[in-house]
Amino acid sequence: MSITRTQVGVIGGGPAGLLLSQLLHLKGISSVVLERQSRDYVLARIRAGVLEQGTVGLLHEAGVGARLDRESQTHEGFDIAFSGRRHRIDMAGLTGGGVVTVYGQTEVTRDLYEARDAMSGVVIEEADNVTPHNVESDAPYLTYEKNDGIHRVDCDFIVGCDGFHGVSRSAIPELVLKTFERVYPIGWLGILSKTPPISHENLYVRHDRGFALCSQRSSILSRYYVQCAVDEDPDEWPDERFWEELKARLPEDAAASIITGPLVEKSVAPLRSFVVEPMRYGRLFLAGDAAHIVPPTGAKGLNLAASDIHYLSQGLIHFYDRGDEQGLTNYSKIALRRVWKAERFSWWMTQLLHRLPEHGAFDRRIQESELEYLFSSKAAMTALAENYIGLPYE
Ligand code: RFL
Ligand code: PHB
Repeated sequence: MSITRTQVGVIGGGPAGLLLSQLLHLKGISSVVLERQSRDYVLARIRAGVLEQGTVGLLHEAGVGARLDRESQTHEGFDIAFSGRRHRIDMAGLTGGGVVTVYGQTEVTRDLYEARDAMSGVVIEEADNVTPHNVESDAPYLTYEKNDGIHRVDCDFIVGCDGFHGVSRSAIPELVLKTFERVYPIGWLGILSKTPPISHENLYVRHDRGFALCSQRSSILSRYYVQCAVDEDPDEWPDERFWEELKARLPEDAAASIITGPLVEKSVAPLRSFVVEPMRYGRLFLAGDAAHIVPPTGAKGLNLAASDIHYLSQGLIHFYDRGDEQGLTNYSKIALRRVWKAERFSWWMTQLLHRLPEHGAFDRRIQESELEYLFSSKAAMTALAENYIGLPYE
């Protein structure tokens, strides 16, 4: 067995794990990232597209802001359509200049991998059977398998950034870990199309046939979603069926202006709200999707992963800088406060805009009436806008 040593052992080379190792490296703290998949696999995943300004700031701090500045777009608002009409949430106007940045998670991850390479950061791909050990002690370690050998990484701390299906959460005893969950019995069928988006800003649609979302990655790449069954087979959605269903849910002007083309990616994502508490056990910390999941309606998942990494990197930096453990002690409490606010917002947007099986005629009327109220009240629109642009970090 080969044995190496590092200060922080990170499980998972998604955005959370890579961002953490990059921020630590810039402060002279060593880390090893263990990723189960190949880099090509990680970079082929199409996921988030909307970044809060806190996330953008953190990416700059990590030294990966240059391409983002050149290629991203800024959105000052978005539309919600219901009863056949579009209504705008003027985020910038309502919040005194708040905006979001549109730049794909795939690009964020690519930039982080390149930055790690440029600094000779250690990211071990295709690491099998990664297992955290002795997390309750002062000498935790990780083991993994690669190239027919077993390897061991001794460290001061282990950080689980291994997403919802990772292993790190299960290192916390069941008696300690509290789980909070709501599973929505629906999914989102998402596609990419190499065509210009229908408008500069995103459009969320509440329709009797189900929710739809018109989003984008650039001026020539569109991302569209339609609500579907959770066990929907994407192969049963040939291009024409997808475009027809999307158009049927859009207001007439949007449906008329949509530019269709071949679908270049097609997948179904389930909708789930999920939180575990605490996010720390001994010398093991959880961050990002390993600790919490939101339904994608509020565009918060990647942004929450980033805010966890903000708090945790600060805690680790203060610990190594001056032996100050307070940031690490308070990590779980402070991160969870922000997590729960985003959970509430994502749940609220989800139940406002989707057709859920449990909804009867009464619930549909309540939905319509809540939307009518939203667009009649500057206070209600402001509450939506300030959550969408992202609540401030503590
Ligand atoms: P990730 O990205 O899942 O990365 C975890 C990494 O860990 C690896 N891994 C392991 N490695 C070693 N050993 C193991 N046993 C391992 N098990 C897993 C995995 O291979 C992977 O590389 O988690 P992270 O870093 O916490 O990042 C979270 C975000 O990816 C996620 O929250 C967002 O994508 C959610 N999300 C959105 N978030 C936003 O902020 N804005 C959006 O607009 C937005 N849209 C979305 C989304 C997620 C979606 N899907 C598909 C779930 C839209 C969609 C459709
Ligand atoms: C996306 O572009 O993938 C996207 C945008 C907004 C959301 C969710 C996903 O709420």
